[in-house]
Amino acid sequence: MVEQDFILTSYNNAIDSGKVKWSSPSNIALVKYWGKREHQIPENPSISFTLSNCKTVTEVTFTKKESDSYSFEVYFEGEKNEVFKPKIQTFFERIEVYVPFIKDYHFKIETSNTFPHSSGIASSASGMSALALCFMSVEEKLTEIMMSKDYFNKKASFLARLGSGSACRSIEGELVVWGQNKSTESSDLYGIKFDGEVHPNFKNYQDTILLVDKGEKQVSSTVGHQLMYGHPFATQRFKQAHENLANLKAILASGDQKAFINIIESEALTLHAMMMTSMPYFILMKPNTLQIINKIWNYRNENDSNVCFTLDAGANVHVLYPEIEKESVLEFIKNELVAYCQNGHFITDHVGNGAELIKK
Ligand code: 2P0
Repeated sequence: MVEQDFILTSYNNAIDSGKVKWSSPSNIALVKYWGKREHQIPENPSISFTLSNCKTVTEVTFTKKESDSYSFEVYFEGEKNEVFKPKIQTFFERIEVYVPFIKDYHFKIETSNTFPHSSGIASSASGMSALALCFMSVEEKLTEIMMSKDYFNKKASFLARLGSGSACRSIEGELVVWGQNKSTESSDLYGIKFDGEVHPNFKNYQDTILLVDKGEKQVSSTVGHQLMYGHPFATQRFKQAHENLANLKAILASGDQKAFINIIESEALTLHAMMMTSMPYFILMKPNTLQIINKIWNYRNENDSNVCFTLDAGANVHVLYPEIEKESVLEFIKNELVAYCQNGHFITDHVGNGAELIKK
């Protein structure tokens, strides 16, 4: 599908008001998106596990108004919120051409997260995807033609991408690919459910998120992606992401867990290496991030385990492990890793199936 396919040309705005509600999960990238072009087009393909427990629940109430400008209010966890408004304003500006009805209505956006506020967990993926899905449900109400589920999901992902790149990977599960590449069915415009075979070893994969640093992110994602412009290693990095995705596709089919670990951990460290070798440069890991990584490596060697780690653009550690090791790894986390978490906080999660409609 091309961009023009997502432009809504006719709709019935005779409807005065309505309410829609979605929950949408966060996701954790295995091959990382880091670097983008104009209009939220990624410089390289990425693939992620969709999560299950870490999600945003968003209700949108829309009421007819004069069609002149945008009008919306935001409530976060029950309280009026001004902090999110500029990002949502930008989102409205980017999506207006595809959902022109956003000028015809006032929107009351009520949103909350299932994970703790200020946990340092990326909430833009779950937040922007939940909002995009709500707008798709509004579009569905205002159009008389039945929309296919495929079109609904693709356009929701397309809109979510315009809010935040990684958000386009949160609509479906269990694995989603975003960004054109030769090894999988894919698009730069939206995320697509991974079309390859997935060995039982990688089913219901577990992700325990260790909250090492719950503070504000030192580098916003916007600044982070910009660091890849003119980065001395950018070309090689983008090429590597294509290779890692192709190799990961084969590994997901074969069930080779050691090969999986090598790619996942290398991707996490490469992401951080990009930030350490950019100008300006940043170290986003904290001493406890490294302590945890070393503990994971020791535990893996001593117990012939398949536990591994990945990182987002911050200090928190995602501990990834197969379902079969759930009890033993959780025991290890509680005994040896919790000490490195801020206030002992961590979140247990696992791979999920994507967003859920709560109210149509
Ligand atoms: C990812 N991250 O693939 C990478 C890896 C963080 C580390 O995408 O500017 O919030 O909104 O498109 O999606 C975080 O950046 O950036 C991110 P924008 P986004 O998940």
